[in-house]
Amino acid sequence: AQAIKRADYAAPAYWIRSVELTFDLDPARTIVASRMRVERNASGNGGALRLHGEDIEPLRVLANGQSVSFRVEGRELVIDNPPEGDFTLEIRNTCAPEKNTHLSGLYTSGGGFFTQCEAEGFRRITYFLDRPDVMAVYTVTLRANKARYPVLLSNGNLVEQGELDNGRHYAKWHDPFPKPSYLFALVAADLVAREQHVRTRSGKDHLLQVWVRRGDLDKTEHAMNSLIASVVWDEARFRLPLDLERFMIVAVGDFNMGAMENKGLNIFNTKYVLANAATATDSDFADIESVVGHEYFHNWTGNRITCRDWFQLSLKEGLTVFRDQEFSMDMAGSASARAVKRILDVRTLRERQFPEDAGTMAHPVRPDEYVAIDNFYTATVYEKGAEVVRMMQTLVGREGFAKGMALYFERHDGRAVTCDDFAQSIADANPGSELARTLPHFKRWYGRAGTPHLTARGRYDAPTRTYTLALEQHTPATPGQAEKLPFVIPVAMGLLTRDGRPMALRLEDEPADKAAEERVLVLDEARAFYTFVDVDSEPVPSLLRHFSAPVRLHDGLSDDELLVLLAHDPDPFNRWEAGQRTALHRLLAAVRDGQPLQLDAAFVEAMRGVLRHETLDPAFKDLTLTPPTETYVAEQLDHVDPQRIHAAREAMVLQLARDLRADWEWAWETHQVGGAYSPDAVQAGRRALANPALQMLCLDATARGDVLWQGKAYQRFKDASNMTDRQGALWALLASHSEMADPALQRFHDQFRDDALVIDKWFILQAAAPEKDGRVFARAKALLKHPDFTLANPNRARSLIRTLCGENPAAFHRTDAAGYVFWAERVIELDAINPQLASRVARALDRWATLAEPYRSAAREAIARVAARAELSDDVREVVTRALE
Ligand code: BAL
Ligand code: ZN
Repeated sequence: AQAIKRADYAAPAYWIRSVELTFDLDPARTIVASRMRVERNASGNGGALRLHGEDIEPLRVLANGQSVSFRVEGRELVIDNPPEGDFTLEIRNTCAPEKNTHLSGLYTSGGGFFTQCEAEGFRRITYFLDRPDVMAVYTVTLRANKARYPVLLSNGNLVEQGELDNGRHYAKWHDPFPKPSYLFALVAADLVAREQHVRTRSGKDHLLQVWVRRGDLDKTEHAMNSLIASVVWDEARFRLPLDLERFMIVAVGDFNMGAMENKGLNIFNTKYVLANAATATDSDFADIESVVGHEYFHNWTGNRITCRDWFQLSLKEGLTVFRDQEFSMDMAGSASARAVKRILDVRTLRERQFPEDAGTMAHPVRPDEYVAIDNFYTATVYEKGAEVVRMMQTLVGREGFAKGMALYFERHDGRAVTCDDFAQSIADANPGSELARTLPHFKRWYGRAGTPHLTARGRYDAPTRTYTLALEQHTPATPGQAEKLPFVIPVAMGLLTRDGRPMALRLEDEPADKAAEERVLVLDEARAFYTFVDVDSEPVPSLLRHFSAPVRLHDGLSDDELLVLLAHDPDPFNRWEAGQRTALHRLLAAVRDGQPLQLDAAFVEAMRGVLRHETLDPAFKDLTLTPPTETYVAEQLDHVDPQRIHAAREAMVLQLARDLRADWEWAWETHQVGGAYSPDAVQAGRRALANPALQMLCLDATARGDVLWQGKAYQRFKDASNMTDRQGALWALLASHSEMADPALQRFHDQFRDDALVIDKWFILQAAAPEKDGRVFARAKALLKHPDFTLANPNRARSLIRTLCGENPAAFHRTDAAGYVFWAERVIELDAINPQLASRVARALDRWATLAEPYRSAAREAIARVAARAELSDDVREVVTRALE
């Protein structure tokens, strides 16, 4: 297929203003009747009407009630001579939901009908102008067998329902808000709902529903609570109220994405709805809160104001990720719980987006071209896009950002717009701000790929009591973008004395009342100098606090300086970062030398200081004591030997287990949680430290040939009253390669065999376990034949295949290339079933070019083998072609 280019955008020749859809739902052959009101675009040239359509069969086409000639040309239905003026177009077509394994369009899952239309699924349901700038009012009638599909849902409000002949029934829905086709949804299934009414500030009553399969109702309380919290938060923080009489969430077991924000009818992967203490972990609970929030927030940022074209995807995704991150932070409560959330978000960004930005699929937040738009639902569009919005908030302040959002809605509500429109609104609402001053340059964040390197060097001059900080930026070339102009980089910073006290910061030429302990420097050139005055002693700089820009910082700080920050930085993010960097220095040294890693006393004592600290949050301690992942270590190197990295990191963990044995025992004993389970930050934080402590104790004891802690872990595994502790104990057994891991896995499977989401965990744990002598890879391969394994269910396929290929480098990158053979076989198999899923798996080799030999050549060969196939989806073809360019 041809690449679609942003520069080629043109408004459509026709608009569709309203559409009435009638579905006669049948798994084998559903009949779709659509009646559209079509208008010529006054500024267009008219001509042929070309409607999108894919894997569907036309039965009849009428224009103004008369038959009209049409032809099907590739993936379009073309009407060469539509009537003059506005007209009514009626189309009947069929589709085959039960054969739709792509899970895009209308498909069946667990005996029900579900849809997924973003980005281009609607064209797999009926012929339409399936592009986000065509917004129509939808009226939808669903007809289906009542016994099999008692619940019939679509967007908006239920206006009519009743009985039909032959055991069938119908429901008619009307959505008053014009929307693009990607927000259309229907569900017909045997479901039950948890319901709740909420009253918004205007006094209006709204019905909230969470629909699930019978038997899952006891797992919906948290999703409902999260939805209520989202409604309250968006109104409080951004003055954005719920605009619908009814807001529905429906859970489905087969789903390509996490969830989908269809207007008034969100469809969710069960993974982000179903939770109770017995089956879901603390992080599952947190993910549910964040995804429920995310989809709900899309109702304004995405649905009320949508994207003009798919290149603008980050307009809604970056902004909505930013909003869900802020929501989760506000829900977390304490300053330290907020910091923990920020650290987790930055970790995700650096482990997923930074590699993407440096790899073969690198693209700007607003891409310039694509072959398969589904390939661009990426960490760059989402997570880096959210950082771009966060930088805007940093540059205009929290109040200023809220004003900017208000202006954005005032200007663009009900429209399909661009990232430029958003940035302009935030800047215009804040004249005189650093964003307004730098806007054209700031927008390079949208247009240019690659992660900037920010180099900082400080020079203290004792006689003048000044400290001069030189900041310099440089961005490596990315595919198709050799030249990089400077970005606008907000650098939040402070200076600490050598004994850890914050200093007052005043730049030369500033009045004395300007002094503050933290400030934001805005670097908008390749290089700039900042001179601070009244500096009594040589400071330790704390730069890029809160991770104020998505850059790689090189500040050249020594270990001693990092230890000052680790002990004293008032910014918890930089405190954590200092700990990570001290660990990273040691890991990189060991990997480069190829020598066994030996931890020094200074590092061990610093880690002990964190672990035993009297006031630090336990979850923060866990994050600080967890060394950087193998993926993150690999990202710092030009020649990556995954096995060496694995060996170094394993050695570091084992030594931390050994040298801090008494401290881990203390942590384990003092962080037990009694009473009823709650996923709140306080309880979850204690478990977040107790469970790794158990793992460390198991590791250390096992290394000494002592099985005591394995026994304790098995006991905990058996008796745990919640999934966080049960999984934590099972992980401790797996990670220490205990002989008790197998019986525990068997028991886990027996206990949860009927709970698909827990069985997904069972696959994940085995595929993610630390590799030892090739056993994890061998086990994963054998699991392909397990009766519970299937490629047809995305969650299950991801649990085993993406975990192994994407998240377990030491099991995947093998000197015998068996991991790459496994990868190629799975990509090819999956592509025949579900191209979107296949192309996600294909991305596991994005960074093949930085691998050392023999991995590099073997990885390239595997990619070439996939690329040589004649039959590949556009999705996979785009990924493997770019990988080889
Ligand atoms: N719009 C696709 C799913 C999501 O980002 O919410
Ligand atoms: Zn989204």
